[in-house]
Amino acid sequence: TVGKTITCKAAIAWGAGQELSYEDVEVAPPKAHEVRIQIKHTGVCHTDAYTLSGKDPEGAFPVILGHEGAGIVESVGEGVTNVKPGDHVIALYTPECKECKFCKSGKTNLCGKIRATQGRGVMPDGTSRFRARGQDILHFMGTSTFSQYTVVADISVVAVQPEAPMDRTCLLGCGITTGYGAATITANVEKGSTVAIFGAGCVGLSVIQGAVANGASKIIAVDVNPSKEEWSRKFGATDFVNPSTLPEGQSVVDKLIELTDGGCDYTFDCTGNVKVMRAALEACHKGWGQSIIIGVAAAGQEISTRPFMLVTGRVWRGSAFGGVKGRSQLPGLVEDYLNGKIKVDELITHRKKLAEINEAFEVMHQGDCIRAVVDM
Ligand code: NAD
Ligand code: AHE
Ligand code: ZN
Repeated sequence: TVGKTITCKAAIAWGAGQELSYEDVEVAPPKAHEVRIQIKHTGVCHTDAYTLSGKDPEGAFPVILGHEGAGIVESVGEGVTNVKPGDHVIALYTPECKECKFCKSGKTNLCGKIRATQGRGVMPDGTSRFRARGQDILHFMGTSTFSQYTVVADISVVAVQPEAPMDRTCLLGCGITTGYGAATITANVEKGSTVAIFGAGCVGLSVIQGAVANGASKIIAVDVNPSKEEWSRKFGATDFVNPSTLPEGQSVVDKLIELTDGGCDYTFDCTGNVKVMRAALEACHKGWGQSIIIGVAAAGQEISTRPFMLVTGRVWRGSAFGGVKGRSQLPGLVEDYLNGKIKVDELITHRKKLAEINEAFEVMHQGDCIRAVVDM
């Protein structure tokens, strides 16, 4: 297959709000500094549903979604030195070129090298490697893992331990790494800290794992779904607050301030709801509390608070992919998983075949799904 176009199955999103279509796609061979991957497993993340819904200002169609995938390198283009055919890899929607201003800053995991073309759904040379029904299909987040074969930039892929099971480690391609890293890298929660996590999905539960790893003393999960209490405690939460069952007149902010003697050292939004983001900021301790936004909000949504909240020392921050530099740091997280330090298997509640991927989207909107993993 090296050097040739591969015809395989993919789940194509032809338009916003439509179901994905399971059909043949032609995947062109990788050009210079590109890698063709046989995807073995992919998770379905809330962000895939968000872009499919049409609420993502960067969303464009037709497109092959998916950004939480693990697979095996099939072939590489000219000049690729970081991976070789046969390597087990995880696709990186946050690439790491190691040479741009961002990568060299030591201040962020964001990489500037290919962000513009990635956002337009094309490879760094401005073209697509996917064709179906006689037309070009766009790439998504530089990964497009809802295809049995995909092509990514070489800076958007990392080789990991071959003994790590790909039907689980695919989740380190987004949700788990995002939450765990937000707590351990972006916030770098100190030992003894008080932490509140709004939204106990895959991302929020992984923030809880990170807060536990860093030795937080009080870890409060906040969710409107009562079934998330058991989930949160299983991952290490010490307290659970359901905002919809608080007594009349008590807000979730009041409740968190009461539980923490004045406010939390760290809070995390893992919902994407801008009202929740405000509550998360206002539940921070005066003088130093930091609130980290992880959730992705729809086009047109804006956050607000009284500037006084910041004047008096609270800090509003954000985190993408948990602040993790994929090529440098993801193998370490896979190692932590293999050593039992990071829970991954426990977050998988559903499994589907690629042909059934629409069911994975359906279950995601039900309360009992943490992550659905798709077997390609
Ligand atoms: P999820 O849907 O599984 O979890 C969200 C949780 O929030 C659910 O348990 C839900 O009951 C709860 N919730 C909803 N409204 C609430 C409210 N008003 N108050 C309290 N809880 C509420 O989603 P997920 O996969 O865990 O992702 C969470 C968010 O993070 C999404 O917005 C996703 O797009 C985003 N995300 C961001 C990054 C990043 O790099 N920044 C990476 C992955 C996901
Ligand atoms: N395209 C959206 C923003 C989407 C977004 O914020 N994506 C996160 C990752 S979510 C993973 O599930 C991210 O990494 N953002 C950084 C970046 O460079 O995109 C919009 O609003 O335009
Ligand atoms: Zn994601």
